[in-house]
Amino acid sequence: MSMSNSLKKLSSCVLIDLDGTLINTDGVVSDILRKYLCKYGKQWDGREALKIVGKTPLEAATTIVEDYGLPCGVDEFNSEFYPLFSAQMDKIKSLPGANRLIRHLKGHGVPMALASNSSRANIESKISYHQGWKECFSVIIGSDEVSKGKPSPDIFLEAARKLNKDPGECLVIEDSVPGVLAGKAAGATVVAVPSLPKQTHLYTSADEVINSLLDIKPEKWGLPPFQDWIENTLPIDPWRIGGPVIKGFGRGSKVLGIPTANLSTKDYAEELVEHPSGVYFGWAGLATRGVFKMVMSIGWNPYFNNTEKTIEPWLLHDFTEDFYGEELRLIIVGYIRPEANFPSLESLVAKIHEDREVAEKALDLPSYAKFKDDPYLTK
Ligand code: ADP
Ligand code: RBF
Ligand code: MG
Repeated sequence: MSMSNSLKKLSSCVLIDLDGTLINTDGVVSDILRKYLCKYGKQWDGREALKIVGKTPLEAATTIVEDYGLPCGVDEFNSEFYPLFSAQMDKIKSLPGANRLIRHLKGHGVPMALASNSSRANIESKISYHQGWKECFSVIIGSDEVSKGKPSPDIFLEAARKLNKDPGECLVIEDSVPGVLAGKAAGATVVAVPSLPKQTHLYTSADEVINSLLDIKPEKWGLPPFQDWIENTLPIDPWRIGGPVIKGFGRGSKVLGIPTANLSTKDYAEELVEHPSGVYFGWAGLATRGVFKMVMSIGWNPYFNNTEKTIEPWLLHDFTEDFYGEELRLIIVGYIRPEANFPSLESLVAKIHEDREVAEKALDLPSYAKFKDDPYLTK
């Protein structure tokens, strides 16, 4: 057994963060701040998202008031912000894989605590919009129930105590740096799921950094494995996007034998934000040509380190000509793996061919094949 393996502690329970880990609070907060700051002639540029992620409500408010030089006190800001936020709470969506994770753990009787820097009352309101969630957690702890919020370990220590567990037996799942620090300070094992892109380097103290909850492997930490993967693919709620094919990065992907038909990112900005980067597959329709199997990446293509998140769909068919300008419709039905970096172009290309084989085979399974006839693809 390797050193790291023999040192790895197995977990018997899970302490999980809420905002940015299970639900996309950030989306709603950004929308509110964008409008709210206009009132003071300021423009929300999203950069503060980095600074407020994982903070207590008071710290986050202080940061915003100071950074934007608002002519109001923190209390006044809060008294204006919270009613706006409460009115939008029902619009906060669960993050991909969140529902699946907590239902899986609950189904296997794994004790779970919700441990958040938010206030207890706010935690309760937020989860009330997600059916069945409250029942999944035997313990809920907010930062107003301990003396110090994260990065202090108090919240996790209190959650472990209430679960009757040693902190060393707990697996903490966290999106923020303060949360990861809190989990480690408590003596727990910590899996980080950064909610903001390209931040992996800040999470060095975590035991593992994953890209999204779709990538969590509970068995790595002594917890029951997921059983929903089929033939190296994970079924997802199908989503649909379409539009005319435009010019992509012009990197000559075709020369590599991997042409990817790009859509204008403006037309599906919301879907791009909602779906974690990674390699997915599904069906592609071109009105005059037919329906084809398709494998694609979503993200920043780490090998090329793009600045824009894009979707790169490769239609698994040999076309005799380009089809720029034609309407392309996609139904994405399953997930394969997170995006990765590679030491060489050859190894990237080899991996993409592996993805193609996985997708081609999986799409013959009835549960994925049935979408081939979806009218969206060709209407
Ligand atoms: P770009 O940078 O413009 O996306 P690519 O080298 O990725 O250029 O080529 C993509 C183009 O190739 C598509 O827009 C489409 O017109 C054409 N094409 C030909 N065969 C395929 C295929 N099997 N899958 C995707 N696009 C294809
Ligand atoms: N780019 C990456 O940097 N990392 C990846 O893991 C990756 N996976 C991909 C998987 C598939 C199925 C496809 C179609 C593309 C992938 N790409 C990835 C994007 C790739 O870099 C881009 O399409 C290039 O232009 C291909 O030559
Ligand atoms: Mg392309």
